[in-house]
Amino acid sequence: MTNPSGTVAAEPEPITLDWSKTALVIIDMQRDFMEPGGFGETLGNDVSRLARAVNPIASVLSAARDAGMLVIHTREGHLPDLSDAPPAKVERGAPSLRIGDPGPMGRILIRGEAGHDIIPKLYPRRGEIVIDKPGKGAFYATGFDDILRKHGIENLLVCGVTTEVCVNTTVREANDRGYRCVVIGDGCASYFPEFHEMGLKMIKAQGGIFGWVTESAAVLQALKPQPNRP
Ligand code: TIU
Repeated sequence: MTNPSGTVAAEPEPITLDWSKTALVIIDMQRDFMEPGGFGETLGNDVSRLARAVNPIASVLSAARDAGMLVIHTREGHLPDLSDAPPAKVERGAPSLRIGDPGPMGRILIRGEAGHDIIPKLYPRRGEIVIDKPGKGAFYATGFDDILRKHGIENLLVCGVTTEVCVNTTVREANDRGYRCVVIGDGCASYFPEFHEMGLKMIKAQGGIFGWVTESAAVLQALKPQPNRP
């Protein structure tokens, strides 16, 4: 049996988590960010840089499911009429396709389109919570905080893409709301390797100003079923 709690090796220091008060939060592992022809590529990015996060997330997801941990997936995207997409977001930059334009995986970053969906390897199971968010952070204009409080969650194990954008924004929002955030470094990725590195450093600096940073192997070790002691 999995222990009710486990100590995760992390920086700036190890942290002991009560699994019943911990949720695994997987940020925006959507085709729009991960695959050619989606939002990430229209912004001018090399989407192959994000693939490294998939297997570490898959291993933690499998262990979290086996342990009965609350699993929450998020998706960034907008309503088909773009009523939740501020012009300041849609107009920004010079993408090859803007939010709402038709692309090879359907309309860019629009709910219900193929590109908006989560990649098959990490697809939510029936019963797992999926938060649809219009912003970078998972708390803005969503029911995320209410859901976490309803489930008695105090700690978040956070992974997904991209490290410095939606992962960092969500961790900062969560930190201000009193959640302990433990970010799985190899379960995050960025189009910019230097932003990935600094994005993680910013979280754990100053004694863990926003949270902790760990690795998938350390989470798996902490979740490992413990032999019953006499
Ligand atoms: N562009 C970029 O790095 N990220 C996003 O637009 N959204 C997320 O991080 N999910």
